[in-house]
Amino acid sequence: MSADLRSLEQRVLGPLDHVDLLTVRLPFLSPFGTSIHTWTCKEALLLRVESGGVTGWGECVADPDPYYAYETTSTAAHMVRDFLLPVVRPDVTLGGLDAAFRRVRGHGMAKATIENALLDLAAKQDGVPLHALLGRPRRRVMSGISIGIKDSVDELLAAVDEAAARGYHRVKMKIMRGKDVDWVRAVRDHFPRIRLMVDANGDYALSDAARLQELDAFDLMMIEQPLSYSDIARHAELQAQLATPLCLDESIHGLDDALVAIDLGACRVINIKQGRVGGLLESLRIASACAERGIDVWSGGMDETGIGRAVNIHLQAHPGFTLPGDTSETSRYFAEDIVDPPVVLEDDGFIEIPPGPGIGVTVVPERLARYTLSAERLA
Ligand code: OSB
Ligand code: MG
Repeated sequence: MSADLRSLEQRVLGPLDHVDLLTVRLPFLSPFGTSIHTWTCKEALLLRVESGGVTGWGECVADPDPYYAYETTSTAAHMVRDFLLPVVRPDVTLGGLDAAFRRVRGHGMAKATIENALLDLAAKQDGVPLHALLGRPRRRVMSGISIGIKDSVDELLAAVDEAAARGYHRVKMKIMRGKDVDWVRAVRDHFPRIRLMVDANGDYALSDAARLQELDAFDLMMIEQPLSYSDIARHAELQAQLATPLCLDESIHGLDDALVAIDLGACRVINIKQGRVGGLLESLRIASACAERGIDVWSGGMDETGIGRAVNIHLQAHPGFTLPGDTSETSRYFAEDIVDPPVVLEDDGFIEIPPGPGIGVTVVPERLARYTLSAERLA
């Protein structure tokens, strides 16, 4: 284990004066669809922790529904309230918290919510940006965009055109049965040179291998999660039949899953969503393990508000993040976000890590109030 992680694990958290759990709902500018479900808004749990006048924020990446993962905002609130927050004691270290959280099976998104808030608080207490607390110097972060399932090929082409014009470093398009080879071909014909990849969110079976082999013709960076959300082994069989690299998203819940997937040859790329793997420390472990093994890594996204989006950006200071991720501008999702400043692409498509202590973005109280559905004081 690297030295920076060890010192993080030894950090004592200290007492919390208040802990609040909020639910917010922000409308999307346009609906976002995967092969499984279409979302029209971002509904998220936020955790606010306060200590000595310093405030830390954590956003839970779970949706109110189980159409990406089994965790929901309700299950996460239950885990935070009844099992996870009770082990956050004033004298506990981050490593001790990690160990206590491991007794709770699964529920990584709930765990990450607390860990994110405590790390934001710790970084602010130290007066350093989150990436520095995580032991990594600043660097600019690559951008990428995830384009949802569209009703028509023309709509898809218009969305890709907009993304390419904006300067995103790569474009990901969602695919599903019935909206795959012809749709990818249309995009590739119109945009022969963009860095392009696809994400199936588990819509295929190994028996679809011949169909997926047709995608080898389009110079895709990778195919993300073609098979079931819970599968690793069959992805290895599929990878052996494809030239295009496979990337796992849903199937990877932590370092152990990542190592199994790599050892089996189930993927050549891993999408790290810090929430899905239980937080930033586990994300750093996976990124380091992948770097040692020559496996490319990128940061996924869950259409987060500016809180979670900032966390994903800080995490990508780790050099194991070798590829552009699903890190897009705020204006692609929301007319108004709850934080300032928004994420904006620079002229060359890169994203600046927000400077300043902690996550580097500030929650704007009137906007937070406008989008808050409920709030509960936990401590
Ligand atoms: O599979 O990566 C996914 C959004 C919601 C659920 C699953 C996924 C996504 C995205 C959007 O692709 C990523 C983003 O823009 O934040
Ligand atoms: Mg995905």
